[in-house]
Amino acid sequence: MNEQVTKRLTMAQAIIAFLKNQYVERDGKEQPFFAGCFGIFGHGNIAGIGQALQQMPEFRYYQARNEQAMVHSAAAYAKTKNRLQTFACTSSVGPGATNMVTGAALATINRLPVLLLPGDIFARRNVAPVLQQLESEHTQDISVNDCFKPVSRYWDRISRPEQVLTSLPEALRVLTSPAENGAVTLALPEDVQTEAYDYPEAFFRRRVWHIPRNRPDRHALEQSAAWIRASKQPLIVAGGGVIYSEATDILRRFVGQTGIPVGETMAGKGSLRYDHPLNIGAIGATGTFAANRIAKDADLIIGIGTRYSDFTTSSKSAFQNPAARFINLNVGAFDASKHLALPLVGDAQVTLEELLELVAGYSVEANYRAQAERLHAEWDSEVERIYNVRHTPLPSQGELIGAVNELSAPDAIMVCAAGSLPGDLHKLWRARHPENYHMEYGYSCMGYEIAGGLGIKMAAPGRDVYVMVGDGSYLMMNSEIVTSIQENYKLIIVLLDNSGFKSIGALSRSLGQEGFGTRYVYPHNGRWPTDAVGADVQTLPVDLAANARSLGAHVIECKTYADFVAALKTVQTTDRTSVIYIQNDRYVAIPNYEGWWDVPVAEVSEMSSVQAARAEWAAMRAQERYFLGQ
Ligand SMILES: Cc1ncc(C[n+]2csc(CCOP(=O)(O)OP(=O)(O)O)c2C)c(N)n1
Ligand SMILES: [Mg+2]
Repeated sequence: MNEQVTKRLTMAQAIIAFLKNQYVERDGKEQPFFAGCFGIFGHGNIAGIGQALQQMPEFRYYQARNEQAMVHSAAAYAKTKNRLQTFACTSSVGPGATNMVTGAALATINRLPVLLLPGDIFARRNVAPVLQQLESEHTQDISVNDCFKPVSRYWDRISRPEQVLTSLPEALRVLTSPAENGAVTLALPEDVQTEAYDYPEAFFRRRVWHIPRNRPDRHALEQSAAWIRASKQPLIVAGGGVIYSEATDILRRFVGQTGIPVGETMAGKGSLRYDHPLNIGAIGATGTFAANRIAKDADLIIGIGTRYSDFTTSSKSAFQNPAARFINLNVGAFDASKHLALPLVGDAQVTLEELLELVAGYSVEANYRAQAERLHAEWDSEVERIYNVRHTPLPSQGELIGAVNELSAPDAIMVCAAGSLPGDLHKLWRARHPENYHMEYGYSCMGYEIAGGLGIKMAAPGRDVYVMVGDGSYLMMNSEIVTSIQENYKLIIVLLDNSGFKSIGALSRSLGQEGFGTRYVYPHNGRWPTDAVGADVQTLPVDLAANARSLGAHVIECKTYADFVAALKTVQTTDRTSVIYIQNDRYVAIPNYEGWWDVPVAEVSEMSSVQAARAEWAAMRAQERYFLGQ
């Protein structure tokens, strides 16, 4: 195409015309990088991006209900697509824009690509302050969109239309980079969006971004093989990178050949099927006794695609072998270098293939393998036990999780993000395929569940999507039920009502704070009731089932486990987003299986319960380690 031929477009039209021609390719498979654009219009984007989307309907516009939610939908979509496809999100200026900041943080923390296009204040400034503008006495070169800087992997403000010629390629470089992934924000002043420029036509030609599978340094690879051969009790920690890289098959071969057991992080659960004899399940604070016992004595930890969050490492207390050392296989040097590891900076799939050749003939000793397999089997019986608790009068969360797991189709996707569910699901969910367990636990953001569920269903319309959501999260963000009905993407929402925060209630009690501020009840004698008040509280007149019905969902209210099982069967044939509502017990908990999470306790207090909790905490705190390499 002739570089000199130009096309006169507004800046907003140029952005959409560019985005719709961006493709990615990995392993020879090509697909458009953007599935379309979510948006909510206001004066900050209607005449710019709004007009451009109207003019180019082939780049599909999706009307969302809440800007934060639409970024969650985009991130969940990208996660389901293993980061090979995502959405753009357009907002107005001001509150519409800042509503996206939480979504941006979530995407960046989880290393998921989303392109955010918030409207911005006038570049020409003469009419300032425009409605919703934050003014500053010391500069005119600032707006609320500067809040996106720390939560974006790339940030730019487009104050002249031709700037997109250099900005959009940078945006795509970051969004398609396996290592630099996250939110990209292009702040678009509302006047500049509508201004025309003669863009070179070549800018809009079809462009394919190759997603590389980088290989690590050969020396590091050989050293890794030597470390593995020297190890007596190695452990693999499988993180989200295994799944994004589509390295689950090679991981299974690697494990089969070497006999190294696998513990899974929140993002990595599903890396290996739950019933693989060397899958010792969830690791860390919300881990299984199987993974946590193996971790405690491991002399070599091979982290694959993990950030080593505090949940994974039990706040750095999980690995107690004084000789423990780490090999970290990661696309990003940052994560690969954690714990002063031997860094294998590369793609999980190709690196595991090369590593497997280098460790040919190596296998862990038979008794170590047998120990891991025994722990796997013992853990499986524990899950079975919890699935079969039949608690009354209100059912327990564990048995409800079991019912969803057993009654959902083998290829279904379950999504969750915050509350007591993630910890229980991490332990109990039997993951049958790599996308089966979609947990947003980088940001653990209440409100992700339903919005994320929508993004997942859009990415995998042929699969059933089960949204597991607590009453607190549901109250915080249920708006995308409406969008799911508008777009005919059916979600199965399992709404577990325990009158407030079961998770933070339990945390509060563990800190000696008696559940203060964690129940949904009226104040008691003018104060916040603690557990000490017991049943002597007035519950709130909230009807979440009616709320869901009012948004257009098909709602099934359950009282018992039997009702719940029946509802799970019924929702398989409903024609639209369906909500299964059930109250469940607030106090029956899934035990802690030798994991720990460092939440500091008040150092001084007038409450003896807090003093006792502080003493317990101090003993655990002493288990935390620095890993200083070998
Ligand atoms: C946006 C946001 N605000 C606050 C928190 C802290 N937090 C974590 S879990 C939780 C309570 C969740 O309540 P609910 O959804 O009912 O789940 P439950 O704990 O009852 O299982 C809170 C407040 C959070 N994770 N996200
Ligand atoms: Mg709750």
